[in-house]
Amino acid sequence: MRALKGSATPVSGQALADELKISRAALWKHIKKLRDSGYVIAGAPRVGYRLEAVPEKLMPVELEDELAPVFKGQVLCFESLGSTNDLAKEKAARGEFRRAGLVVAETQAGGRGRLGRAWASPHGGIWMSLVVRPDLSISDASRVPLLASVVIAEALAEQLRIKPGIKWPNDILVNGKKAAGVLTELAAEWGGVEYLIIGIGVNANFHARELGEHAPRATTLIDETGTPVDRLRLAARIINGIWEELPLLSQGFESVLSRWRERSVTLGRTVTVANGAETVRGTAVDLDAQGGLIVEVDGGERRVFRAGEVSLGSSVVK
Ligand code: BT5
Repeated sequence: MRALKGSATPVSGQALADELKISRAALWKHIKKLRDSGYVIAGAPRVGYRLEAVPEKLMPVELEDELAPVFKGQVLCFESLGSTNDLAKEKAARGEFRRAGLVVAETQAGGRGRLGRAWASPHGGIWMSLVVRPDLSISDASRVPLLASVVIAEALAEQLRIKPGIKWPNDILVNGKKAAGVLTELAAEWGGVEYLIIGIGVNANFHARELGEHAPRATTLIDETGTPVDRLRLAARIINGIWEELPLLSQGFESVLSRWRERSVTLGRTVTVANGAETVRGTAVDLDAQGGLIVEVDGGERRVFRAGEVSLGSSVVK
């Protein structure tokens, strides 16, 4: 694939077979496989093969070309999966993805949100799970959703010139509606984190009406911008961004917190936080060092939430 990609003119079958150190028959099978998966490869006798179009799908070769070197050979793409987080977890638990890995699906039949909620995952979205094995304490791992949401919001701002907001802890909103979400799961031992699964869902190239009543306050990037987004470029920017910034989870997290605050749509608002059986109303005043939400309740008492669902009320002008 790479040999074809690098050349604007046709490459002879013999040259390709030589480069790949395979027979002409094996090369032909390889080309057929690529064609079956959506690559358009023109082939003429004596002239050779030329790549005319790459599939609209997210493909390992295309992604690996854009991702940090650690992802070479560690990207898996599927037409359809139950949940990318589930497969990523299974593989990580078996010891695969020794440093990092990525699982991508065009659609998910059982996409998951937080707290056992469902995540609708039609064609055209970016549904992917990043596996990393950082040297991290369990307490610092609680910072991951904030880092991921900052990186996603910045990627959208940069590539699409929109102004995403972040609702605590990790909902990415565009014009007040949810365009992306993050589901972080981890396996840990007493010593610290064994691996993290960072599941990312971005509503990219489909219309929000496809989500139906399951996601009444959702939007998609194509609905917001009017043009299809380059899913490959956006996915790569997000994955590379998170990968590069992982060290900030244990050192220098303050800089991530201030980037999060800049894009926050939660701070300074009256909020209702539902956490388990408890529901608390107050003003969201700030984040603590681990990314917990500090809420000032009536009477001035301050509570810190590590988990929970926030509903936004009005802005509080101080
Ligand atoms: C999230 O949950 O926001 C985390 C979403 C993570 C999805 C990714 S996709 C790749 C990876 N594999 C998975 O199986 N999951 C991850 P939460 O904050 O709990 O939001 C869930 C709620 O958002 C649902 O109860 C719906 O109301 C709404 N919702 C469902 N699908 C949506 C969509 N596509 N866009 C916006 N909102 C949606």
